[in-house]
Amino acid sequence: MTDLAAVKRALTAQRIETPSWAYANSGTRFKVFTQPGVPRNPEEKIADAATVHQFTGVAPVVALHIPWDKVDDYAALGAYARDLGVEIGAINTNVFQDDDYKLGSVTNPDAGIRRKATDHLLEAIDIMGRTGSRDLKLWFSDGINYPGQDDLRNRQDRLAAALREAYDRLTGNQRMLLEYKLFEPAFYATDVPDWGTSYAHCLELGERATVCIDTGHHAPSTNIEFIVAFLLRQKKLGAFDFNSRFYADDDLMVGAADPFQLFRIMYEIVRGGALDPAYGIAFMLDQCHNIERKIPAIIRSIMNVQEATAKALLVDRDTLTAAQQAGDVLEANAVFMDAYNTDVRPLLAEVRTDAGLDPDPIAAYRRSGHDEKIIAERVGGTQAGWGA
Ligand code: RM4
Ligand code: MN
Repeated sequence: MTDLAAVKRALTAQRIETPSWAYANSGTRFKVFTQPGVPRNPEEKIADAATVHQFTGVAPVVALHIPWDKVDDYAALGAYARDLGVEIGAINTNVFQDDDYKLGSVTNPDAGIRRKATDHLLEAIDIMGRTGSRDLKLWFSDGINYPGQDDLRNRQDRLAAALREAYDRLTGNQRMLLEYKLFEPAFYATDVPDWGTSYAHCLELGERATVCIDTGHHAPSTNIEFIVAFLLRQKKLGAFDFNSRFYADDDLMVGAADPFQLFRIMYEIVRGGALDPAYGIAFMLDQCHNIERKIPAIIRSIMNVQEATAKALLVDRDTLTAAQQAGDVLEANAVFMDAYNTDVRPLLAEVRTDAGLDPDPIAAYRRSGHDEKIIAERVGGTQAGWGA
């Protein structure tokens, strides 16, 4: 039997971090469709994150991407965020948009360019000190396009050296999250292509380094929940970048195309006792909203994560374990599917009502007129977007 009160408590305590860049203009390499009302600076992105938190109650943290969110005074930006009821979360580095990085950043064959890239990582740690952020999130586009273009093994050595330098700079409760991605923009070989590579580097670095799973960064039919279970067992899972992948790039709304996969992932989180924010996993979104309105899209994404989590919490684990022990394959599967097939929307509506929120955050956002307000207010200036 599932303890409904415990399920509700877990759902109330759940936290989801939103990405500043999701509120900005974005697109594909073919076209960026700009939208009215888009933030023009980091403050307006933070304000949008605060709006999302206001309607969902579970998103009090916003991740920044440097230099997209570069400001003169990060302490002031942190204070601004707190005034609006949110905190600044992970600092994401960007060593992929400078001409120098054509052949790589921290794995570039040129020592001067490696220095510049590593300095950017150190700068990000400095910013963390000012914003009070715990997490340094690293994603490297580094790789090569042709066999023989560079030495694969030397590139691993260069990567390890840069990671070590950054790692040794961390203090207090600061952590390093190392993300991986199968391919793109490098196509023949990527320097951190998979969780195994990230895990090996994190092991070598030490306790503060953990793996970030971006749900969009795997080959088709990779069993992501297995990776979750494995890394939790090794105490090396630090964060998620949630999104939904269809074919190549990864930035559609989490749970949009495959809510069952998200349920399976969240089940491993619940099974591993890792849902509680105190466990230390950062559940972040890493998405772009190219054709849909951004704030309601983030609200919807958060609701998708909540629904998958609620279903995962509803798995009757005693009955499941009994069926597993008895080798009753069909019963075990049925117990699992029963939870997945439960309509958890009324339960989540109750959790929201209990927290003093509107039970339907999307409808509440629509009614609030906030979208119309930002469209009217945010006129002039330069809209934030890729590279902005
Ligand atoms: C990458 C990766 C990173 C994100 C960049 C913008 O594919 O997912 O997390 O910061 O995109
Ligand atoms: Mn990511």
